[in-house]
Amino acid sequence: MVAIVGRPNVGKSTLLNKLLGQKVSITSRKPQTTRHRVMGIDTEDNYQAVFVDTPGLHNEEKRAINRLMNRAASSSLGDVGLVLFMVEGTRWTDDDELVLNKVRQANLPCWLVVNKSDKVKDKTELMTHLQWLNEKGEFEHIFPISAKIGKNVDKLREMVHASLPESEFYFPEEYVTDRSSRFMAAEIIREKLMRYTGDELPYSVTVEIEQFIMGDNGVYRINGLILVERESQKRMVIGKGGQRLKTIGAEARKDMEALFDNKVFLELWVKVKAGWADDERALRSMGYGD
Ligand code: GDP
Ligand code: K
Ligand code: MG
Repeated sequence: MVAIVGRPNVGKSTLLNKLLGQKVSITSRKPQTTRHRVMGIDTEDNYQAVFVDTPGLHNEEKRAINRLMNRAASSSLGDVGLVLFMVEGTRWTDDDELVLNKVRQANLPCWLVVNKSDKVKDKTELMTHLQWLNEKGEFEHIFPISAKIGKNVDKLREMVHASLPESEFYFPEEYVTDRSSRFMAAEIIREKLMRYTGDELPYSVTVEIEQFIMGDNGVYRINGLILVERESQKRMVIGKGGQRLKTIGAEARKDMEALFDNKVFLELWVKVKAGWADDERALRSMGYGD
């Protein structure tokens, strides 16, 4: 397995999706969008690369949800043969240092992936920074890439494939992720919530899929329950005259139909459930921590 690690928001999930040519991991400009470990399975000819996307490691451990996310991020270094350590352009922060230390402890082959190269206008500055990074760790390769526009991503993918032993497959070749359709449906809804609500609704929202069935007409009937912590957040998600929830539902349905290759009928509800992000047991039952 190939682990993609890095601090929040460097573009790990965007890279995973670009490598696979399909959205299996949700992305947004907000840190902590990825809450679970997600595998992306890339099968070609006799090779199967299994990429693991992780929540970004960070220092915030106060709430149960953050503890569980950090655990999922750390434990992903377990059964991994190659680490892609991802950083952003010419930026280096304490959180990058934290992740690099974890990577060093893991003692695995590590390639440095410097993302968002499209944002660095001064290429000389980028080269100088790459040299500085090179001296910081023992990286077998360094790839400046742009996950967003796809620059150098094919090259990275080819190199990963070339480095893999030709071996048995872990997953059937038609799989793109290890996660269930139910899980993916909940994640897609959460992505739209992250994108269509402002910074006022940071991490206080989660989604449960209450029903996921195939109707008589061949349409998937999916019911999603959106949990927030406060009444004001519920109003925010629903929006004026229900407009925001309608947009969220429409956008989520589009992505689901693309991923499942099937027509989808989606219904969404919003409910207040105070304290869910601090309730470790409830979180575990929703799949947090793995
Ligand atoms: P993660 O937290 O590391 O998984 O980061 P995401 O994949 O969710 O991306 C965080 C933000 O960075 C999103 O708004 C992405 O669109 C953006 N992003 C990711 N890759 C690139 C890139 O190569 N260039 C630019 N300009 N933005 C990017
Ligand atoms: K993010
Ligand atoms: Mg992510």
